[in-house]
Amino acid sequence: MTSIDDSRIPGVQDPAVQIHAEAETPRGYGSMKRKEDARFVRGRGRYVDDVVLPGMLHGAVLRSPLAHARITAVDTSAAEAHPKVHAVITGETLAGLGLAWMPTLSNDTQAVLATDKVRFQGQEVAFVVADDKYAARDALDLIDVQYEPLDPVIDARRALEAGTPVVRDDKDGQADNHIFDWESGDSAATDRVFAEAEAAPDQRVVTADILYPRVHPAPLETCGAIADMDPVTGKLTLWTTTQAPHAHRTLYALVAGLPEHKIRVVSPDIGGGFGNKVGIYPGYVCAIVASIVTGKPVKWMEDRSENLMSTSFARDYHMRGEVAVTDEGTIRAVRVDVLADHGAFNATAQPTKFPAGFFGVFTGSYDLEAAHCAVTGVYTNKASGGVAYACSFRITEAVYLVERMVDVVAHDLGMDPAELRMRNLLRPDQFPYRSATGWEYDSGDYPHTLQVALEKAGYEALRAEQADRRRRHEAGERVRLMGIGLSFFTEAVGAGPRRSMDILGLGMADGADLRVHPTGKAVLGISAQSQGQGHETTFAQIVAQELGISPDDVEVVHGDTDLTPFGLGTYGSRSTPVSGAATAVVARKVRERARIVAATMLEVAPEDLEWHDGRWQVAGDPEASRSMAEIAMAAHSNLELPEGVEGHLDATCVYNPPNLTYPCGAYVCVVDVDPGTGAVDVRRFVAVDDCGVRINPMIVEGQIHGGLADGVGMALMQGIAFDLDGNCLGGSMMDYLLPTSLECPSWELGETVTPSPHHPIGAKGIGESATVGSPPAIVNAVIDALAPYGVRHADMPLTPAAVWCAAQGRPLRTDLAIT
Ligand code: MCN
Ligand code: CUN
Repeated sequence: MTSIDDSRIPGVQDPAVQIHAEAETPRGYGSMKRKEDARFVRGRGRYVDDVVLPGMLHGAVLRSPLAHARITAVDTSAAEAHPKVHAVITGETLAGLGLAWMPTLSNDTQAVLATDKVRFQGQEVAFVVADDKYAARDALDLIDVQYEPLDPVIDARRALEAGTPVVRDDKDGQADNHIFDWESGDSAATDRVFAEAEAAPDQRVVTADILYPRVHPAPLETCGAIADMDPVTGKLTLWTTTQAPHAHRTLYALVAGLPEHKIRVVSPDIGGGFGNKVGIYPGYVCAIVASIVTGKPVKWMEDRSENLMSTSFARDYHMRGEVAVTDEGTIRAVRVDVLADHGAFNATAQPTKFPAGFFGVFTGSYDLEAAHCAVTGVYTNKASGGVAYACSFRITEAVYLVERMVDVVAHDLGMDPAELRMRNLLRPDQFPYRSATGWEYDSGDYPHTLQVALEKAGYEALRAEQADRRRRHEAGERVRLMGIGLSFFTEAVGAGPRRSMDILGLGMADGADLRVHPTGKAVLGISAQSQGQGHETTFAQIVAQELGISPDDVEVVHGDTDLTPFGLGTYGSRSTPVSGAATAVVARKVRERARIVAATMLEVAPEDLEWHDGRWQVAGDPEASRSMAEIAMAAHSNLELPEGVEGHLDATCVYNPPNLTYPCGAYVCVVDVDPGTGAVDVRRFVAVDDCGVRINPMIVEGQIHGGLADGVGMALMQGIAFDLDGNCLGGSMMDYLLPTSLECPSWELGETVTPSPHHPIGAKGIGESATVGSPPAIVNAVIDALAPYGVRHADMPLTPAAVWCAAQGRPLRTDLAIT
């Protein structure tokens, strides 16, 4: 039997942390403080790296220094002779177990430990297990790997050229670096509109090449796992940083052949996820194998550089956008061609469905006659991508593309970008709206949302101030240039409807189970996995709202597959749209059961009761009512219930969403750019989001703050470039810069509320909206500032060097470091 270090569990030794410090206990929705912060602000959270098991060993991964090389020999004898080393696992060891390769979310294969070749810098080559992590790291140096260097494929734009080395020569029939071709929309209809626009004297086609650079979500806690295979019971307990505990359990069962009921995946507090913790990494598999081999628990935690260099990156999309537009500014059609750099293993979810399929929302928030998009995926000698950083390979790039294109169109037409957007936005009477690529947007009032943002920003006055600055600049005064950038985005979140997507054959429905104890306190089990989003609070609020009890009386259990119902986890802002819906539905089931119990207590028919102010009340007689606590006690008593009605107040449900939810937002960014140094200052940022009904407005605003900071990072600072040898130039936080409060303005938030018509409480997801919507607003602002220099487009990250070069008419290529 193993046990965890009890003193680290919040509440065990410090009952105070369980007490919620609100003067007045709220009921239901509202900005109550986060329950989980009682432990987080005291430094009492329990992260994966905090888990300590008796007799635990430590693993470390040997990584490839080269981007592309054949492995000719691996000698582990010196490492094995190290007095503190228990085992050294290589690709050959795993091959013997049939585990050298594992499937990815796209049904591609990925090496767990390299056998034939290494395919990116930082790839996993061997795994050492030792008494402590220092000995494990020391022993890595004792492993002798012989490499025969090969030419690496680094420039995605050349990956398909004849004569380019083949990255995936391990795959049968793979003679080049092509992975997939995916398309969406009606190509013939789109070409027709473009041909018309080209021929008509009062129409035109606007084109731009736009890169969304490779970025990394860089969560606070890196990825890791503690595998504990109990040799007596044969049960594997895996403590791990996962956003999707149930999905991981099923995948371990399917891939490693372990019986699923003998696997328990526990994901305690994980220090952020941002999609980085959706995939299964080689280190997890190695820890499991190591625990089986040594018969002891084995912990593996990667360090910061390992996380940045080898785990799911996001983006790396080379996009060509074309817009057919009238000279008056009516956008008729959009055509997009994308080259997607997926690295050495295609690890995004299935490109045909989810999420590359989500690039299909590239039509944005506009009413188009036609649209078509083609995406080609290629292999390169870089780390593989994933479902990361506000979902790469889907909406984030699509929104950036269309919102950048709209500004390019405005530039070419000499039109105000706000006016151009207003002219083309979907009208409220068009909802539910079927887009040119077949997506059904559920609800929204886009012109209103944009109007609210423009008013909040004081758009007219800003333009007047800008004109004044430009005059002074032209008169030779040394002033910073002012830029105003807009974006209007439509998100598509809440994966998702069973017909449209699945991952490795699993549907996308989420379960919820709710137990109300005799005293009226409740425990909710969900499959969503909080990484910092405040689920313990908001999900308790949903139950509280439905049952008329306090959120403090609802305990939310997640992150343990032995204790919670099956579901696909948290990513793609799906927790509120799917698990949140399941929670509302299961609570309503309990409420209906409570109605029968209350009717029996009050000796009336259930139809005579009304749900009023959190109580079941006899219609027209406010004196005759029962609270959930009274009903719960009765439900567990000897009260004689009608024939066929079960006692107690427990229920389960599985929610299979009928559609995604489509939040939207209008953002306005104001920047000051120093044309002499290229330095950009984000002066103001106005964000008006519509995520339907807000359960906890404070948490929603926190989510938006985080996403806006992400946007500042991506637009101005981040971006992982490679040199032509394949050296990753973003492998530490000295090179890969995260935004701090110094780079961020004081955010100015606003809201509009258009409930989702198909969601039980009208809520839409919000977790990624700002990450998706802010980069185009910031880039549009910087490019707008550079208008006096004739700049039409420049790629992120808009570092001082990139801005300065753009102003000189020599835009930088930001994905490659060419020396
Ligand atoms: N919420 C609400 N009312 C709404 C919508 C949401 O009160 N109308 C609340 C929710 O109940 C939840 C939070 O806001 O507490 C976020 O909800 P939701 O939009 O459903 O998103 P998820 O919970 O599914 O979170 C996933 C999303 C993703 S995909 C990434 S990436 C990201 C993000 O959340 N990663 C994060 N925000 C993050 N925030 C933190 N702190 N850490 C991460 O790793
Ligand atoms: Cu896609 S990043 Mo979030 O979905 O976990």
